[in-house]
Formats: sequence, structure tokens, C-alpha cells
Amino acid sequence: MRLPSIQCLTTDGLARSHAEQARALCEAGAKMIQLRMKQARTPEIENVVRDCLPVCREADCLLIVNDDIEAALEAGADGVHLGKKDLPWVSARKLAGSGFLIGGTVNCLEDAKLAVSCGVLDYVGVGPYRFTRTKECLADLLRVEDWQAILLELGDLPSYAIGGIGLEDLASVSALRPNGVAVCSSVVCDEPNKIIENYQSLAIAWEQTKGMNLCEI
Ligand code: TZP
Ligand code: MG
Repeated sequence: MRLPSIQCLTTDGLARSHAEQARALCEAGAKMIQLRMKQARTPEIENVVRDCLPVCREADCLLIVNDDIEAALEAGADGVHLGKKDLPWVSARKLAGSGFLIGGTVNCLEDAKLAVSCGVLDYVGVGPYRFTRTKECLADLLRVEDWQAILLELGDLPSYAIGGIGLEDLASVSALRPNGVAVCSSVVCDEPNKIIENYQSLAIAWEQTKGMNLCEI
């Protein structure tokens, strides 16, 4: 399966609900959304997934749930994103079976080795690229040499650079050669029209940057 090269995360603390953020992203043309509902319990997440799924299907957009595999499976999402404090990746794959996307978090070379050796992940988020307030307990920022070692280790496992990435970072991020970018605060905000504008500007710039760097994805 070919994964989209931009993944958009929804976030808590905005005037717009997760479902509203997801709807605006779909309208903008987003092809992969991760619902990142850090304050919600499983039933609420399931409701939001059920609310968003028809819109995502119509827009040909994958819907991934952060942390909560139970909600993702129960409500029929396309996948789950699991960090180091979540259900271990191998256990998640046993639970979900095949045909369900599982993404993992990679913050260092050791994580990358585990991500490859476990053999069950569909993609990884690699970062942080920059400081960001979106994630609490942020890991250390990756240096250029870390990116090189991690991406080399990951080989063919699709990677999304993450962490404080905005329009102005795309050229430098692209030069590191991840397969894609995962973004949140540079796109989602209180105003749906602005979400659409932000996403579309980012998508155009990412395509242009990749072209300039002749990066295959
Ligand atoms: N993991 C590392 S940084 C981050 C996550 C979930 C937050 C990404 O959001 P933003 O606003 O693009 O920094
Ligand atoms: Mg998590």
C-alpha cells in the first residue's frame, strides 16, 4: 500500500472539535488524518471516529487513531499510532491482524532498530524535528546525524518527520529524506477556512520541495 506523504494530526484545545478539524482537513484534500484525542476516553474516541469515517471515506482519506487501538478497531478506523507507552507493536498486530495500519514513534536509533526488527509496523513518525508545544514530554530534538542514522536504519519502512514542522521547514526536512511529514499546529487552528488554506499551502510546498530534491516516495 502506498501511504500519503502528509499526515495531519488533530489536537485538543482548539475552538473546533476533532471532528470539525478532520472535516476541514478532508475538504482541503488531506489523505491521512490522525485523531490525537489525548483527553478523551475510548467511547468518545469511537464516536468521533464513527462521525468522521464517512467524510474520510468520501475524501479518500485514511483515518488513524492515536494511542487507543481498542477505539480504532471497534469503530472501524484504518489504523492506530502507538508510542512507547502504548500497547507494544507486536501485541497490537496480534490484536488487529493484517490489513490494519499500525504506526509507531521513533525518537532515537534504538527505537528505529526496534521498529524494523519487530516487523509489524506500516510506518513510523520520526522526531522531534523542532521544539513543539503540541506534545507533552517531548523527546530530545534530533540532530542531522541522528536523522541520517535513523533513516538509514529504517530502510524501506515509511517514515514521517514530525515535530514543529511548518511551511518554512519543508526544504530542510525534505533534504533529510523522510518519506513524508506529519504536521499539526502549522495546519489545524480555530478557523476551518484557515485549516484548508494552511493544508493546501503546505501540500503544494511539499510537492515542490520534493521535486526540487528529486525525492522518491
Ligand atoms: N510527536 C512528536 S512531536 C509531535 C508528536 C505527536 C507533535 C506534532 O505536532 P506539531 O504541532 O506539528 O509540532
Ligand atoms: Mg501514544
